[in-house]
Amino acid sequence: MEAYNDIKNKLLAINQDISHIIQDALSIDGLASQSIKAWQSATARIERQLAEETIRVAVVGSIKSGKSTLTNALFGGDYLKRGAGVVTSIITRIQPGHGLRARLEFKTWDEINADINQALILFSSTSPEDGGGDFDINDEKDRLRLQHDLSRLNTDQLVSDDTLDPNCVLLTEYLSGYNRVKGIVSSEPVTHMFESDDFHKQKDFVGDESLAVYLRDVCLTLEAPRGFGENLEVADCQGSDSTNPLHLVTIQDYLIQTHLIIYVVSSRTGVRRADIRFLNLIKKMGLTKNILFVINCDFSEHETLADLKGLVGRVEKEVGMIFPAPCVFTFSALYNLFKSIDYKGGVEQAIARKDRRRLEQWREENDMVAFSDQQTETFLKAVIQKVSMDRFALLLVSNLERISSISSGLRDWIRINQDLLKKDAGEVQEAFSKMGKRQEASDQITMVIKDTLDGTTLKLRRNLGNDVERFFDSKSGEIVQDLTRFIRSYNLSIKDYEKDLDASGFLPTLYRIFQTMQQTANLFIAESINPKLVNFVRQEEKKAGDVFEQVAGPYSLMIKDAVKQYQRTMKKLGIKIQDRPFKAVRSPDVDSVKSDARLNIPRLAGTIQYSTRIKTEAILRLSIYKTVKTVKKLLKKPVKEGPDSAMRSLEASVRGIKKQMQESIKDHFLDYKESLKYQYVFKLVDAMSIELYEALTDRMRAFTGNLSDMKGLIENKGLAKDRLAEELASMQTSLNVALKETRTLEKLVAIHE
Ligand SMILES: Nc1nc2c(ncn2[C@@H]2O[C@H](COP(=O)(O)OP(=O)(O)OP(=O)(O)O)[C@@H](O)[C@H]2O)c(=O)[nH]1
Ligand SMILES: [Mg+2]
Repeated sequence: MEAYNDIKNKLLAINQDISHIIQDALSIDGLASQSIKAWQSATARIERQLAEETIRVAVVGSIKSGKSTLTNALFGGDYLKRGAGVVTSIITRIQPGHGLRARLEFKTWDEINADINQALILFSSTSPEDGGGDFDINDEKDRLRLQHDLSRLNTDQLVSDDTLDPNCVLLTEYLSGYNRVKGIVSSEPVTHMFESDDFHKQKDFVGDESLAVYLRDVCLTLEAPRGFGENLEVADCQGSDSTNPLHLVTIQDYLIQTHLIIYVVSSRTGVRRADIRFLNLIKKMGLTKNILFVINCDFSEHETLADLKGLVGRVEKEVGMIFPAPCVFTFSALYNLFKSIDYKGGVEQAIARKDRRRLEQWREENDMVAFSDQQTETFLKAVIQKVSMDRFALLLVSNLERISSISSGLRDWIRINQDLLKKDAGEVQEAFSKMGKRQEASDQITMVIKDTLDGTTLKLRRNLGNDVERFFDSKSGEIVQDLTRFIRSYNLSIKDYEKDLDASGFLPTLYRIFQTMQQTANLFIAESINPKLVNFVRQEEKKAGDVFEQVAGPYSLMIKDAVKQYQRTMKKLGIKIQDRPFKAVRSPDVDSVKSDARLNIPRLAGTIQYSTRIKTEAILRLSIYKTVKTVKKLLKKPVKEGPDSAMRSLEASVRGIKKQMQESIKDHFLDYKESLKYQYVFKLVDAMSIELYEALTDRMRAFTGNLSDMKGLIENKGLAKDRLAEELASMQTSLNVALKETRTLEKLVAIHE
């Protein structure tokens, strides 16, 4: 990262110098040529790209493994709430900058109500007697009724599979936080800032589940750790034990945009089942390239260093079964955190007395401390290496190439002007007519390139669009087929719910069944469908890259030919321009185009929005069941009370739910397909095509300049020739410095590449 930042800053400085020279050129009357203007916007683009490019690092791992502690240790202070809760799936992003700042973004009332209404499908509160209307958290009657219903739930209803029913927990948290957020939340998204002295108040929000459920995004601005650049974003992802699909998907969404994953395992637990499951998921998503493992060790848990090393060996072996030869580092994040707070001092950062005692105690563990310190150091080096190397080739190399191309073009341009100034009117006339022909030929080539590239782009759009259609096809597509098969074969033993039916009645039992089915389906989507989807998108991105790569070669050759002809003409006219190698233009890098055009894969499916038809149908079935009972009573027929008929109704309802779920899933992926196609794939193809075209015309311009504008300059009678010669000479001097620096930088990049 040190090298990365160093080179980046040098690159920015050269870019700025060149931009000044261009500005000088533009300030001379008659010099505002098209190529000069194009170079000006290219320098602006380089600056923007270098400034905005963000390298994303995600800190993940199972619950309470020490992710927040590690992130805090990295930034050298207790900034993130340690030991925060588990209901919310908040990802806290940290962006380096100056001064402490926390930006909290709240959900809107509509989003909150939508969340709640999803959780309420088939919940007893929406019983037919209530009319089953939509819940509105701002309506006191609704809140009181939900409160009442939640308090009536017995333990059996609250706990399923040994965990608290996530929907009930969500509803409870929403209710309990309401009074404190009602003054903040609005119908529009609201952002709240906590700055400097107030910064730590953000922890009260993020750390309190009943407030955190109202948050949509949390972003902190902290001083960058030493050696880290400002273009880095570190995300502390809340731990999840993989059973909550919503958490999984939120993290998945972030992970597909990250360049480095830091996976934290606690030495207290070692690798757990949840870890294996999560790691498999990471692998299935194709994110195996850049992952570092940290065993966050608790010094108090291990008798000796040998004991700790034994655990390290075990973890390496277990992780190695999923990721061959993993990079594992072992250190105590909490010790590192205490140490850096202690080192920094300061009142608000003062280390608590109890913690200090722990720190003193740990310091006595000489062997372990030395091991932890050494591992921390190698870990930091590895992080810096990974994040900088990853983007090196992409960002720096491509922009350096652009700068080099602009400055060489500019140098030729100055040269030609200088030579033309020395000629008499007749010679200039001749030069223009000869070079004008060459210019026409170059323009023609550019036009041919534009036309054929447009054709290729259209065809590619069509092809990729068909791929997307096929992949999501509701009959033959892999995704919908997988899901339909999953739901069809989902075996639910209704008999297991007989007790529930007796204890809580028809609707609450159906609610529980629906919850279980929904959770299972969502988990299936997160673990099996989303990885397939991500891999599919990658494959399409690669296809696009390959197609553009294939055409970039021949186009480059065409330009090279034109350039050769152009240079020959120049030579004949006695205009000396330096020979320089012609570098072929390559297809633009997908990641850079994505970042430049701010394109992201549409958000993965967290939860399928199940239609309220599920509710209506169940209610209908319940009323039929009740009516049959009443009619039988009226007809004085024996009413077969109890489980049998109720169980049959329940079975029928479950069949109905399955059908509705399939419908909702189909609808969901139909929507997803559309947004993937129009908001991502097509936009990506277009952006790549534009970028390739710009790179090609840039290259052409760099060699052939734009002659027609020079004509204006030479013919500009108002401008004294010697004054112009002076200006050009001064521009050349500044450019020579920039060119020399560019060469040095090229050598430096070559070393690091
Ligand atoms: N003794 C000891 N405690 C630690 C260590 N690392 C973290 N802890 C404590 O373990 C608790 C959980 O740590 P966090 O950093 O919040 O864990 P997390 O992975 O962010 O947890 P979630 O985000 O809730 O999944 C906190 O109270 C930490 O202070 C360690 O090395 N030793
Ligand atoms: Mg945490």
